[in-house]
Amino acid sequence: MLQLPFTFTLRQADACIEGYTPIVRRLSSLQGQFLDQAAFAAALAQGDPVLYQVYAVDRPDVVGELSSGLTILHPGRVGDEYYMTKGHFHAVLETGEVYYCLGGHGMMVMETPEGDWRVAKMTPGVVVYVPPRWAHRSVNVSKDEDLVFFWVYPAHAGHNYGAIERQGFRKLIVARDGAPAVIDNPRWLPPEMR
Ligand code: M6P
Ligand code: ZN
Repeated sequence: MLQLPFTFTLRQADACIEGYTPIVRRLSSLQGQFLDQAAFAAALAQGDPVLYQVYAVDRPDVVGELSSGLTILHPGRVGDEYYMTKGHFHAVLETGEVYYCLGGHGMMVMETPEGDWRVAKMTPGVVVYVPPRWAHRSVNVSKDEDLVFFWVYPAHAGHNYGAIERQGFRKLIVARDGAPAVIDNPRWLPPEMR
């Protein structure tokens, strides 16, 4: 069936996509993901704040189609760790993703199944290219500003959260003397030791 061209409006000023309802991810959906479990439990006891919202303009799960959308990741911390997305590999591992930062100040944490890792700074105007095979997680390192970014990836890519949920990313982003620092994740094991 012929797919017809269409448009949608991304309203940068109030960080939304007109006509679309965002997926809402609350603190509770990151159970077990933050390093400081006590701080996580204490935060959850105070409430279940929204960490991020995802406006997804999804396309049919067909090779060649591109899904896109807008993510708004709020500022905040769990212990020393900054608010972050769950992070994922793509279910179709050999698919990449392009991120275009529209607002705020963040970092993209990336790693391959073999344990290669990179961290990229995200500030307005920066485009992060996530190659095929690289898991990716966005982190908001701002004190009080939303991290806002537009993204595009192959509609058939899917999300594989399992590997990340089991032990997290190799590197974590925490506040040290008020500034973001990249540290080793003590939970992370190299593939040969899992
Ligand atoms: C980006 C895209 C989405 C993803 C979202 C939230 O906006 O990659 O596909 O859903 O980040 O990240 P996660 O799915 O890891 O919670
Ligand atoms: Zn992705």
